[in-house]
Amino acid sequence: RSVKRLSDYQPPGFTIDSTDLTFELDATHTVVTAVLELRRLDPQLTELSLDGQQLQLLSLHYNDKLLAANEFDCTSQQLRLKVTEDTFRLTIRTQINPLANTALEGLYYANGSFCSQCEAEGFRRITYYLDRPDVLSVFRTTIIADTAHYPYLLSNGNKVEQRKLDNGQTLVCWQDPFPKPSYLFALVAGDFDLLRGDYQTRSGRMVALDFFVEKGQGGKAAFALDALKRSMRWDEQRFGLEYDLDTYMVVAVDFFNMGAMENKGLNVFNSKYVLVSEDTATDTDFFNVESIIGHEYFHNWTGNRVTCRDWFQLSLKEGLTVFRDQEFSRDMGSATVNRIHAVQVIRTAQFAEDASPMAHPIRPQQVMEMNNFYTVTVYDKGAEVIRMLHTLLGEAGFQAGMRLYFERHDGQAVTCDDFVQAMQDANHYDLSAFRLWYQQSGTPELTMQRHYEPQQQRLTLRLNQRTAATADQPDKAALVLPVRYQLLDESGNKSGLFVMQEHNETLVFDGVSAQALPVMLEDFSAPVRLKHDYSEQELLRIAMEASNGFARWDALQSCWMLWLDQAMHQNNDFRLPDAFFELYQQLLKLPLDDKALTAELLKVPEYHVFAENFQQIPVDAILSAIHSFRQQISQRLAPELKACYQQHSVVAVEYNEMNVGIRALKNRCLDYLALHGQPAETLLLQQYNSASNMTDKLAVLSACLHSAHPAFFGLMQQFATEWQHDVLVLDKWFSLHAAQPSAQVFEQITLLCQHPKFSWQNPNRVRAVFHAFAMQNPGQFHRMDGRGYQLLTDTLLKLDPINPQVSARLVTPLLSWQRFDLERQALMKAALHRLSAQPGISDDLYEKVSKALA
Ligand code: HT7
Ligand code: ZN
Repeated sequence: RSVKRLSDYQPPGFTIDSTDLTFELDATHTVVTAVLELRRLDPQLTELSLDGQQLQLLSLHYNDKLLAANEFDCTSQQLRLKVTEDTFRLTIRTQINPLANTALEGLYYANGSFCSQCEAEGFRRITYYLDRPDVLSVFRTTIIADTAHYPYLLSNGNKVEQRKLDNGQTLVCWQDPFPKPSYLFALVAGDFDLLRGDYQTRSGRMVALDFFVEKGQGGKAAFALDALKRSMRWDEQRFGLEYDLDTYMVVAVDFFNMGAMENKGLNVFNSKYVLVSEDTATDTDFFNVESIIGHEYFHNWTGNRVTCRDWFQLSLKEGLTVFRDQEFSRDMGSATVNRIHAVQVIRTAQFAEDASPMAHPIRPQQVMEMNNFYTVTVYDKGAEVIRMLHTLLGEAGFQAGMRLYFERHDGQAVTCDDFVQAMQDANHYDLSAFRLWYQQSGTPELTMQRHYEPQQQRLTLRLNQRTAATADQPDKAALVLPVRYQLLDESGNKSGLFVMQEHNETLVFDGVSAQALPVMLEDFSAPVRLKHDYSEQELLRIAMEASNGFARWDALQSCWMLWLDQAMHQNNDFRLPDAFFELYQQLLKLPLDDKALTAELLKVPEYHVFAENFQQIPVDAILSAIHSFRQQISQRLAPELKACYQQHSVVAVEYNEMNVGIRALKNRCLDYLALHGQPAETLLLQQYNSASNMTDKLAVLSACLHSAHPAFFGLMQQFATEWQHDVLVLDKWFSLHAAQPSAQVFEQITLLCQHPKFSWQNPNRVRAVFHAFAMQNPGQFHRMDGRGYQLLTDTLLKLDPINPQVSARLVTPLLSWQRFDLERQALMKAALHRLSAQPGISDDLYEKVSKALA
């Protein structure tokens, strides 16, 4: 199995100036004719090698000459031939089987439609090609297919021809004027509902917006269409960027490996991130739709107009585009809660990845299977790195950098260094030390120690940074850390930015009182673990007094860690302090204006949040402490919880910032009230039966699940009857079952897999069951008898031959076996050995399993 290294990068020896593709579509025998105009870039080269995968070559022409089999070399991975001219044409006819393509990479056939997914290296499953992002070509695509079955034949760019053929087929031709790499190619053919809209750009051009969704679902795309218009407007206003084609198409499909794909002019989306209505989708679903619609739209400039030179530079487009979508979401809803959620992703999933055998920098240095590097590190830590640049340069400086980046690189395939250089040059700001963020993996630990001198009224903060070795890199250097701070002081709050560059630095405040309290790393201004010396009392003071909502929430997070530690040492005799209950009482009686933030403050952290603070994760202790914390809150604050619930129980159904916040607060109260057992039943049933929206219905089910309330099973049955026709809603039901914290979950999962709507070929269904089981059911997944690990392993062995991308994502929780007690370690390791012993295991799964066992 081969490993590719960034250090081995070579510019392409040939390029493809134009790509003319003809698809004669058939579910099992699609014929693809590719006419490629090639140009030699390196005059020394005498051999051309094109990438291919699972292709059947039908014929090959060099200019007009049909080549005989002995005139080229065709293996399963490559097509090689001797080349004598500087420019020449190749005509390659290949045959593929989209129906057999269950990996959902390349061109596949599912649910009666053809759909493509080419990023990262899927195009080579369509035809032989220079399937690398630094080969940019102008594409013309002709699609021929049966008219009755596939009335819509779509590809990138503008439609330039459409005609009926006399054999019941239609021919459509598309031309994309923007040169693009093969990963941005797309083709979709099928019968859909079409929702149309339009948008006038700030320069006055009209753009047609077309949403293609499953028949009968057109009405559920209206929110996504509006979200697209909001994204287009926002990108013009904030970044000065305008859309460049006359049409923007979005197709929603149920069979899809990830969230969505930004193909030029023709985005393909997982239907889950397009189709929403208040009765079928939760507020979180609405949020995700808006943010992913934004993300894919923003890629048109950060990804498509300027793309990556090679896949090691993936964060160039993904980190930057996540930063842009986070900023967009922030402007659309609660800024503080958005930041809290983004930070939680880093502190749980990303820190966990850093501590795992898959640790890598945001620009990885070596890769076996590229699909394995679409990670929280590349995406979310990548976005934090962009955010730090923004913090260092300020909004105006950052935008000046963006403008220079586009001025220099529009239409090019570039590197992360090119991006940083543009930021540096536009601001005359030396970013050479900052660049280390791109090559160093791991989570820096920032330690703060305070020292107060009463005579001088001087507060000194001693800061130390240290990054522990990771699986991929033993030695670490000091990073540039922008540390935002605020000093809580009777004389008013002082805030500022301290840019730390060395391992040890000090920050001195003069003229401050002994009570002055520094709140460090405000808004999580650098992706580090902060170790501080605050007492419980000081943390509660920040939680009560800080003007910054994020700082309040963050201080409470630290309190929870202190209390977990105390609970673990006191065998759960531990009682939460009175001051904490006073704070909660106050929040329940007088919630903040930002209700969504209030709901966040009122939340006991989840298992993964606690777990990430341990090198050796004490699964059972964490779960029992969470249980005890929740019980204590529900008992001590019962009247306040009830009153707050009642006060916020009537909310208009519409998705907007205010309603979302009120629902979040009300349902947080319900989650605690459900712990009251039988007396809570009326409340739960009442909300379930009167709910006019999915957020409130699902909140009842999850409250029952968290409190092991006996009403759970009856309501789940009712829910299944109501929603059996809607697979996206049914996925929620699958996940709730799989998260059930009792041994019954195993029989339940067997039944779920036999459900008529379950399919091993459909990633959404598989994830609904097994991702929920492995990630939201820690008690059963980590059972001491190993049954949880065994279930996941059996699943991966079955899934890997069907869809390696999905199996490789699902294996993640097994990789961190070293972070558990010895008994669990042995069981998890045995599971990994079982996987690695399986003949024919995919590269995707092999790369991760072998690293975990190394
Ligand atoms: N750029 C895309 C990443 C991607 C992908 C999407 C769908 C299916 C398979 C995929 N492989 C890679 C999505 C994005 O970040 O916008
Ligand atoms: Zn993206």
